Amino acid sequence: MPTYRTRDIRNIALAGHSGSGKTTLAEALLVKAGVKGEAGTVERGSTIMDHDPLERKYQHSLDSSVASLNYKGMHLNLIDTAGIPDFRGTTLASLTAVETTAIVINAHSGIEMSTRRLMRRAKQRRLCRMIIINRIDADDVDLAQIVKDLRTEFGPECLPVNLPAENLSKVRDCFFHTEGETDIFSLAEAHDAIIDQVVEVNEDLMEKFLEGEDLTREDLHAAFEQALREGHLVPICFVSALTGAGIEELLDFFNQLAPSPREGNPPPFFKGEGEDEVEVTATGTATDHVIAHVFKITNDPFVGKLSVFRIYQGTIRPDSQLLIGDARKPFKVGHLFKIQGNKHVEIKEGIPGDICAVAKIDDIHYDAVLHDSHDEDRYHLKPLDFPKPMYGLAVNTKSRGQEQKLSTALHHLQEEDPCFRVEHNQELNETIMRGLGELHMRVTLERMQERYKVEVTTRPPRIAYRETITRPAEGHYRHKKQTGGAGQFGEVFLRIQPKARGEGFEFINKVVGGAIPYNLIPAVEKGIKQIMRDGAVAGYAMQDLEVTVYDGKYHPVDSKEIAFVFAGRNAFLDAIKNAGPQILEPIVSVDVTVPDGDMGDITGNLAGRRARISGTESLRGGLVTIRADVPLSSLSDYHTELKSLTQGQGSYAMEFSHYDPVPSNVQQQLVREHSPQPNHYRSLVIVLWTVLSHQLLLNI
Ligand SMILES: Nc1nc2c(ncn2[C@@H]2O[C@H](COP(=O)(O)OP(=O)(O)OP(=O)(O)O)[C@@H](O)[C@H]2O)c(=O)[nH]1
Ligand SMILES: [Mg+2]
Repeated sequence: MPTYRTRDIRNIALAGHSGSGKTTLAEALLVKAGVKGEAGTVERGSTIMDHDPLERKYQHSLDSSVASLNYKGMHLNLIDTAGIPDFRGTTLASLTAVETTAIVINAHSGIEMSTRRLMRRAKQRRLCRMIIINRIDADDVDLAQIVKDLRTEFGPECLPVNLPAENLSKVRDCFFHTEGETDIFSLAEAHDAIIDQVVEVNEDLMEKFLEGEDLTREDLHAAFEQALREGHLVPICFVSALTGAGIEELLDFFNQLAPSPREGNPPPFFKGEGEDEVEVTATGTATDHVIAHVFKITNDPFVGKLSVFRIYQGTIRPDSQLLIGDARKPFKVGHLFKIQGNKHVEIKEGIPGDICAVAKIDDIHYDAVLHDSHDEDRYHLKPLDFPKPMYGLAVNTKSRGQEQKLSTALHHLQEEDPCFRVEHNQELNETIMRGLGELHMRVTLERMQERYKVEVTTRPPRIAYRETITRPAEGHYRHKKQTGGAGQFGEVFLRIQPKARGEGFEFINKVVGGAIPYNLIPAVEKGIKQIMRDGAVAGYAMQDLEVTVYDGKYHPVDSKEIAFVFAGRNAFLDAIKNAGPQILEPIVSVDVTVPDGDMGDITGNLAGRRARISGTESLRGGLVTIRADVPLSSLSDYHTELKSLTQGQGSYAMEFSHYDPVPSNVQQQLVREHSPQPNHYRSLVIVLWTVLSHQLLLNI
């Protein structure tokens, strides 16, 4: 039995811009609670959270890490997340496991790009949010200005719960206390401001407050939790992870005021899919069926695959039999763990609200819901909107015979990171790994070498162009073939029409009077979908159009499925010819951060890459971020060029934005590249025809 109950648990994710001090802060909290004697440092690679060899090498967190501590009756599960944008897949995944996201800000730099992104993400997910201003010990910080900036940017609900005092060596609570000396602001005024904000969520309390009655600690606590849940309050705490100022007070804040699993917003669970989907609420009760959500997978060299999950209801024990999603057969938990960085501590029971792990269960995947009754077979958590990995590299093993090793490594790495994808291009026999940026790929390649001992060669992959149409058109095809015995007959009339960008494909059947029998309509659709997949003009998948089949003819004896597949395909191709086919290219949004002296060179260079600059933003520390929409095809060598233009100081992150038409010269070139050479073409047609007639004959 754990020594704590659900109401004693606090689940907090530390998120924020890279270098804001999350890992150092987690270390300080763990040390303060006595988990270890002396604080390690990121530089020496001796922290609990940055335990991976590559994290030690890079001196940055590259994945989320979990550790827990006990403090004055509270059990705190901390998740330290990676601040570098390339690794934000695992950061976002961790946010599903907690009630509270603590956004850490470097007092020296103030609000940074990731601060904004994370504030927005946590709000969208209806998480309780708080802000921790770290590094208050650093020289040249203007803490009052940061609070003002936070309130301007994120709203007046951002209010300090404590204030730095005694020359930044301490912090003083201003929520429960009304007076005391501080380094910035007046404690009494800060107290009034936060109490005013909190009582607004409850009319009775507001009345009591206005009438000058004393508010009890319980009154204030309940209203505080409600204000957090409703996003009506974003408390601000001050700390220095390095000197220890504010660390104890932060633990007290978590203990007294951060929501327990019972007090946070209920997690967004749904049952069923599509139109049958209904929202369901996990009960948080220990005696109910188990519901747990897997938010993290790691492939540990010692314990094998480790699946980390958050329990929402029910109790998990080593002898529990758990089901994964809608699987029929359960697995036995065997060993149940609590995680402490890279250490795993075996436990006997996981209670609602807690974060635990199981090892060596191959079928568990990220986002799986674990449960112990078939009643919950179709439960799932509201999916996260992850950035689409666009940065690609085609990989091949350096030496023969390593293919299996490469495939295992890629499979494992894909399991661990929701923003890392592996694709196989059958046509080119190319394996492509995709991620969010150059650093993402570099670290992944190093991990492959370090953990799986696979060495690979890489090169840029093909760009994922798409095809579409620009105007409506009609198409017709009559497939008729007589070869001795029974023939082949199918005739299709259709019209096609462009759809708005991103709307995909729609197939509409408007055939009346059985002109094409109902059971053969799927064959027509199949033929059309073959072209949607393989492309009509340049070999790329088609998108954003609708096809309406409205007439046709069939023959009671000769109309087989294959005849209508063929007729559907060719009627579609016939229509595309007249519909202004167009090739689309992926456009990515890039944030390029460079020293402000380099801004002119960088925008000039981006313009040469067909970029559209959408904004610039000055950051503290003499940096500027340029935001632009750029065709992905023009960024293949960008990393190298950016480094050389900025003496190694520039960095960028990108995210898929949308598809746009390619310039006409590029379209012509892509079509040319796709068309086989004339004599190849002739032989290809002959081969295709022979194969096809063979197939048709066999089908008769
Ligand atoms: N002066 C001072 N330095 C700090 C403080 N907290 C962290 N640092 C330093 O800031 C640097 C970055 O700290 P980390 O803890 O690695 O930052 P992080 O937010 O985990 O960064 P990522 O893992 O890249 O997201 C390290 O050199 C720390 O020693 C602090 O309170 N004061
Ligand atoms: Mg870190």
